[in-house]
Amino acid sequence: MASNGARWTRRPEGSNWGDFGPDDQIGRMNLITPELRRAALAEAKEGIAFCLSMPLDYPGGEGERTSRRPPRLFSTKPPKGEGEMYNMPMGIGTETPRGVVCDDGVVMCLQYSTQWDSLAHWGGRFDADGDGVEEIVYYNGYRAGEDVVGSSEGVDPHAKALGIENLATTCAQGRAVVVSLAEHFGTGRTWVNLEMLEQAMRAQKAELRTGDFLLLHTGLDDALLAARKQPGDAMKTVGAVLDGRCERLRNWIAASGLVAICSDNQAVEGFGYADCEAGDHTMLPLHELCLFKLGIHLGEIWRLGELSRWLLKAGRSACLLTAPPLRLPGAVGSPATPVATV
Ligand code: UVW
Repeated sequence: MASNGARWTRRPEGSNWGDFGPDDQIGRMNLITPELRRAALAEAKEGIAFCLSMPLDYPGGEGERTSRRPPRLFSTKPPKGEGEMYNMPMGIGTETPRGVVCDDGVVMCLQYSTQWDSLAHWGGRFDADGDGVEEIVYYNGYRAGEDVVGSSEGVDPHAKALGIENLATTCAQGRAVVVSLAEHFGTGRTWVNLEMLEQAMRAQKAELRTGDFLLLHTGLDDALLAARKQPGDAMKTVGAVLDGRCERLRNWIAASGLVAICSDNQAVEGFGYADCEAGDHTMLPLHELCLFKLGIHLGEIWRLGELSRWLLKAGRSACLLTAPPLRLPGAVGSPATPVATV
């Protein structure tokens, strides 16, 4: 622990570690003040609400790139006795009670479908204590093995710090700006650099302010819904992705006051660069910039099509967003059921 109370003596170049306090675990969400939230409420002009979650059993399949599995429901067992708590008569003092109960649980990967990435989802190797040896650290200098622990520490893997419950306690509510990359670039796989993003934003008069969530619609959500849980290679071929290799884009994100970037695509940014040489580079530059350096949350596989089309038709780009994740202590990601109100 450094003399200023921080858990690091060196912070990564371009990071904001410590700016929100030595123990901060919510990053840029700190920027959302009551005043900004009131301004966000003013974007709810018509009272029309949109559900921004995919059905959580989408995209469907188990995917080539990922070991994430779709949800599987099961019924709980009665406290005493046999059978399952499903269509199960329940009552007191009679053999044939009037009441019938169903009760269930779920096994699912938290990042299978519409999701938030917590700040513990992506870290980096960095010499944060200046001893000349790199260690694995996360946003604000939280450490692997101490704050983000796994089976090598003899426990079930969990984030003691930076877990998704921290985002839940902020309520994840504010003004959101929606940019339709699908409208501007079509729904093929397009790598979007800063100039292209700004072009689309100008065309749609999207004005991003400090404290805003940025929502990018690419059309992958519509394709996945149409594919009815047989996504094929849609995750790799459909919809625009931000190009994290664009330094100007990274600088723009850092300088903007945005608090989160969310998209209907798989990772907000593209991955699997064909032109990348082997060596010491990060596979996901925007994950590194946003989650690791700046405490900007990422939302993925959101359902943005209906909202985006409504806003385009109305000549608007902003809405009120309320998007808390599960308040599930220690999880590094979470399903979400975000609601946009226009
Ligand atoms: C990875 O797959 C590493 O991340 P994400 O789910 O954020 O795309």
